[in-house]
Amino acid sequence: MGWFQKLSEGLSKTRTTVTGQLDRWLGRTPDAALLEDLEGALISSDLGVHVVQKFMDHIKNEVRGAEAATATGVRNALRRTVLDVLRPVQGQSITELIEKGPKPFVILVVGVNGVGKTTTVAKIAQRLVELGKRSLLVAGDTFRAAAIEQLQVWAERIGVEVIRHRPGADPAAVVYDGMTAAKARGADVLLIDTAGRLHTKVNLMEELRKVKRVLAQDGSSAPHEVLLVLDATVGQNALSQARQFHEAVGVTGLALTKLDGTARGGIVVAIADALKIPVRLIGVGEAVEDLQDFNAEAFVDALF
Ligand SMILES: Nc1nc2c(ncn2[C@@H]2O[C@H](COP(=O)(O)OP(=O)(O)OP(=O)(O)O)[C@@H](O)[C@H]2O)c(=O)[nH]1
Ligand SMILES: [Mg+2]
Repeated sequence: MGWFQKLSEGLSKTRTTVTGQLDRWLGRTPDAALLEDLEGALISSDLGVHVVQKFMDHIKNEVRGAEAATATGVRNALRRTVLDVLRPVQGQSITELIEKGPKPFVILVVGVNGVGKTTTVAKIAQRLVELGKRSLLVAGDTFRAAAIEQLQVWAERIGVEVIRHRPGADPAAVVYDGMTAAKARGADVLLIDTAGRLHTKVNLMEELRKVKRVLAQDGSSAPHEVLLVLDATVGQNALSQARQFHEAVGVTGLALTKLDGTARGGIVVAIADALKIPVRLIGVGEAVEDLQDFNAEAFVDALF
């Protein structure tokens, strides 16, 4: 199955909910009940109250002119509203950033447990190999022994090196060694995996801040990207994760994973609207080619 097809299938629940409402508009004069049902469907799709409200206000004005009240007219208006929110967060791709950025380009990958941080690190590294870039991985998740092994297995498969310490070591220390090694070996990119942490745990967020400080030592501009990985199946909770990670460590890019399966793709729109952080990557599966650059038009096409 192609990448777009996987995305499209992942978003099918959202799409069906919304288009199901729009189909009821066919051949009918829109009344308050139809408008209310559409609003409910949009809210349940996690687009965010603000975006939905903006759209509903717009539609209520247009509905007075009969033409806009067709299902097609309403769908097009919805596409335009969502595209207006998503276009500004389609920033530079991760590879563009690396091309233009300093060397080594340092990417710190963060997020809560199980969202796909380690596989995202591996998938980016694989891409860099294909582009002829030298990357070095850092096993910054020293919390779980299995996490270091997991990264090592990926690295061997891809053919890149991992800087690792023993389980239980200070993540800031392994990150420091990673930075030193990247400079010494002339690596193009340093990719740092970190332990999953609850955004609500103050001490764990402080640990991340320490990692950031270590990277910035000696006047270095690193990290050049703080990539927050979010699992798109969790809905609104992804927005509060984004807010708190952003507050703690200053997120510069997002990767949204698991947009296959039972994704709640509307959350991408809500996060874009609330935080305006560039969406770099979206993932629709476990394979390397399942992680692709975010494209606002393609996303809206899949969503509606
Ligand atoms: N379906 C699907 N699965 C994914 C995607 N991205 C990652 N996964 C899977 O999600 C699971 C967790 O991925 P990891 O990369 O280990 O997640 P993590 O954030 O490093 O997890 P912790 O280190 O435990 O915090 C793995 O089974 C991945 O294969 C995706 O886009 N779609
Ligand atoms: Mg991991």
